[in-house]
Amino acid sequence: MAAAERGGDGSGRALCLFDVDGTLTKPRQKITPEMDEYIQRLREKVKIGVVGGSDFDKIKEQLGADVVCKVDYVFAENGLVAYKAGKFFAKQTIQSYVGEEILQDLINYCLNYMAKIKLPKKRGTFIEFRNGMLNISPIGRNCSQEERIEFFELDKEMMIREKFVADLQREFAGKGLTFSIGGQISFDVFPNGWDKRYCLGILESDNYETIHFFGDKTSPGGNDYEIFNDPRTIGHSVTSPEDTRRICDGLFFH
Ligand code: M1P
Repeated sequence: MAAAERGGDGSGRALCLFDVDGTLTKPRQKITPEMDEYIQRLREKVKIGVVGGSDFDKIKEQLGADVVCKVDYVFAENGLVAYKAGKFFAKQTIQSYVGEEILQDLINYCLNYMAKIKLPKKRGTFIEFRNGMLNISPIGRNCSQEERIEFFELDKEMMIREKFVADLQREFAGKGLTFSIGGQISFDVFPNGWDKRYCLGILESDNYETIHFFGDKTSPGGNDYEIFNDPRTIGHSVTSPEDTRRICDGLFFH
């Protein structure tokens, strides 16, 4: 659709790409009806994409089972699983890229490291094997919301994940792996370059004039840092879904 038809202000050639946790929703929570409705109104002006570190099932839990129809692009696992215009587009797997040898060394090392940590609580699913990444959680992904917050607070004080990541960076130096802390109870491991910038490669052929990126983890070490600083995007650092909305109001509804 022509720019004039879409936004009337040239915004139709623009794409707004949103991180999920902390940007469109509270961490691991469902999008509010107000925010959902806001995104649909924004979609009348610009194309909309979401790019999350989480897998596709978690993104659907948070943004709705019909998310692929509600936005123009869904990039799960940083875009390693991609949906475009309501349809599956492409998928990449970590094992095909890293190889079984390094992958098993990594899994065994992480299990061994976590076996030595004593925490107030431990639950299940310490390693989640996704398509394009591993997600490692010292408390275990099966923890309740209450236990999640308890771990998150403890982690701020004890830097459990930061120390774990620093140790892995030493142990697996030169193996081409990135360790990225994006949420509250875990961190992601994927090949170098498979951070959120991965989805920009998929968008290249769609020739947007402007790609606005909105994320809350834009500082070094955060999982929005690389895409936020990429020359192909205009980066917006946000503090909450309300802040995301405030910035979009200024950009598109003034
Ligand atoms: O989207 C940010 C992160 O969300 C989850 O993190 P956590 O469960 O630790 O809050 C995970 O899905 C993680 O992969 C993702 O990067």
